[in-house]
Amino acid sequence: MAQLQSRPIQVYYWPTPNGWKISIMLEECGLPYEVIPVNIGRGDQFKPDFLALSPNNKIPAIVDPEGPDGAPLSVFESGAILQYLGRKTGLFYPTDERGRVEVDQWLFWQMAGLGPMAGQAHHFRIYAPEKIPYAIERYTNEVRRLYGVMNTRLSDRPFLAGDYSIADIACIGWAKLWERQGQDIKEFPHFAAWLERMLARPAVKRGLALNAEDRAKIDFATDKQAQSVLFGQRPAG
Ligand SMILES: N[C@@H](CCC(=O)N[C@@H](CS)C(=O)NCC(=O)O)C(=O)O
Repeated sequence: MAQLQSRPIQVYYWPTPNGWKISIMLEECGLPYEVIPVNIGRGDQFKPDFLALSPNNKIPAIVDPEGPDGAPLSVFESGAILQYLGRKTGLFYPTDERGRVEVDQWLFWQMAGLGPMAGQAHHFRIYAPEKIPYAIERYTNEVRRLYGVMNTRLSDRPFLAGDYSIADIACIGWAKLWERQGQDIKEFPHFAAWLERMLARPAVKRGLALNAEDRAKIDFATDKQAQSVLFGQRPAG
């Protein structure tokens, strides 16, 4: 990949399931990159320089100094970043239309389904100051349904869509947190086998380990400032 990219891709990152999608993809592709930590528990996501790249005040975002025609390009939204890196490298994203549509379906399934539902399950099960049984049940059940869909899909194939792809990469970081989502992995044997295979990949290990010490620094379940920033959606004050 060195000849494809000489200057590092800048990754605006915090070690979370959406951030891991990009660290895993960059590691899998062997692309050079440099990390710009965006501490979402301390309000870095509301700083004007970051908002100029990521107007939705969320990580991840990237700046590729060697974008199309050699000019810099910035991208926000993890799914769009995965597709961009897949197109740029020709890796983990098929070039034929049928293969690409197959991957896109499962990528969008993750982006619009598994990610948001698992995120709400984390929120209401772990972070919400008030335990609301209806919300806990609603999102726990929805994640259970989604892992059921994934389990069925993986019952007769090793990956979600054709070969190992950005669709699998998008799901790994969320799937590995199944316990926090109130799930029993024994209910989903094909999903469990897939997860084990994914977590055994050296690039996945490296991607998940990127800046892991930052994750340990802030516990969103107990850190009042982080809760005010993240759940109040306001800069640190
Ligand atoms: N749809 C977005 C979601 C990104 C997202 O939710 N990022 C979280 C961390 S996992 C974040 O930056 N939160 C900061 C905030 O909400 O202020 C994507 O996939 O890129």
